[in-house]
Amino acid sequence: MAHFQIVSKRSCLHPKPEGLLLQYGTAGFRTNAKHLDHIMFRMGLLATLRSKKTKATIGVMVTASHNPEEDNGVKLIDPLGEMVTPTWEGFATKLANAEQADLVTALKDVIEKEAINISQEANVFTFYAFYYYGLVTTPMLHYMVRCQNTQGEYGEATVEGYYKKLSDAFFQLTKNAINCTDDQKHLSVDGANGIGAVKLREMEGYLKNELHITLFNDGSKGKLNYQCGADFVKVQQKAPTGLKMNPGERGCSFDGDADRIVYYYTDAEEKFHLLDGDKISTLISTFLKELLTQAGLVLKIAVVQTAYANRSSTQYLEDIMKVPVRCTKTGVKHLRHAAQEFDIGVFFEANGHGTVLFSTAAEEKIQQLVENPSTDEEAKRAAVILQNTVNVINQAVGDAVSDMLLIEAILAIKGMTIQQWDAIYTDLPNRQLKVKVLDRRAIDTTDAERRAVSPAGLQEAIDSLVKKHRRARSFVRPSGTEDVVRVYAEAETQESADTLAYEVSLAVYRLAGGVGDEPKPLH
Ligand code: G16
Repeated sequence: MAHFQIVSKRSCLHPKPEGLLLQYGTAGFRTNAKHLDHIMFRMGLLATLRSKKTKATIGVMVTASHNPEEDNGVKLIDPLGEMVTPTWEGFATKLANAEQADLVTALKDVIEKEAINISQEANVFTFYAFYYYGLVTTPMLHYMVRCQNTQGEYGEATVEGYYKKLSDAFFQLTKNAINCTDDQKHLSVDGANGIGAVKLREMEGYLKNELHITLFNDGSKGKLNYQCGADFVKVQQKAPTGLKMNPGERGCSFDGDADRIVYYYTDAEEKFHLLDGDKISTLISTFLKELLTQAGLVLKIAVVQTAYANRSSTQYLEDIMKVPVRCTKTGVKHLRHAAQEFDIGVFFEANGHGTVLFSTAAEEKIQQLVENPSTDEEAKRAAVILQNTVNVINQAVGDAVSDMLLIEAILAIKGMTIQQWDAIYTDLPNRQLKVKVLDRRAIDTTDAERRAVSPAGLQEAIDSLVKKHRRARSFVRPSGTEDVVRVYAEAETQESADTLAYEVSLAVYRLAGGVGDEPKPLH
């Protein structure tokens, strides 16, 4: 057929380096930008097929997310703004790795397996295609795809529509604030020298007097995600460079494409305090649970975490808040899936990537309560706050801007300082390290990545190392966005967590084919 010939011809302009094998990982393809030309071309083809299959608009996001400047990446966004399904991730990997001569066969294979009507019209939102949105944050594109496919019910599929929907909901929420002084309305934001900084600057005008933002690392100088951004702050457990804050003041960091956020402050003794995704999900779920009680609504609320969640957070949620907690593999697509089983599913990765999902039934019950004239005053107030909370949240995906507005609103409504929020529970000290190995697929895991099944002997080694430390836990997993194995350890003291992380790194290095220098002790 003519169009296959065209595909074949055009693909020669974007040749695949022979032998290069890439995998559609945790969040799409992610590697050094110079290896991605053929991937971008092929993902354009796949997005078109996905659109024909679903008869809906599909998103294509080009981003390196939290990775450094030399990297780039691409991922597909499904009709409701969620990540593409696992079956299509498999198609993406097959298409990416087909040698030039086999590309058309690989395409035909997808068409046949999915029974795609090739003459069906296709619609793709991307950076430089049919609809030109220019530069947007990843969550903004997810949002717009969802708006488009719900015929505007979710909101207006434009940048302005996004700013307006979120800021309007934020204003409605902050009307309930108690004694909010100008100082409390101030927030320092580290934009990671990424797109989030640009968009936040644009949005500032919409936030008027309700939130006073001082923006750092706005991209005017400095490199993307370099010594700044949510990933740097979370992993290094220190403030980003370039940020000036007084003791006790609130600050937050976005990552490069603004789908993650973490908060922090420095105390009077200059000690740095991090409030990560676990602290965020605790704050949000507690807030929602209280509102449900006030509204007299019986809805099933749960929190979804990953193995990286600090054990203190899980214990607090389960034992004190009595909120059910689920654990899934890393990657918001997995958390989202688990969150969908509840009326309200709060899902956050410890790295600050997450959001809240409300079932249609939950949204309807809230709406009915707001509209019912016999609802008493307290219940009505709670229901209206719940409704505005739904509106400020980007349910399509984790969104730093939307999460920030929700957190700011909650703190204002509760009249809570960041120190009070931090004091809800105390994190167990933890450490994350990376180990370079010949082939990270040597590591295979089970039980939501909490146990390693290969290479042989690794889990036994981890188990006996963990036993040497009090209140300790450790796990390893191959990264889905970098060519490394990640190591996580937590224990009663920082020294213990650091030692355990080092010892486990050494076990990985020795048993899973480490390359380069052996890991060294941290102290
Ligand atoms: C992506 C995913 C996140 C996930 C992270 C893990 O983050 O979207 O859900 O936590 O990858 O990365 P790794 O597998 O390397 O540990 P992002 O922000 O880069 O899109």
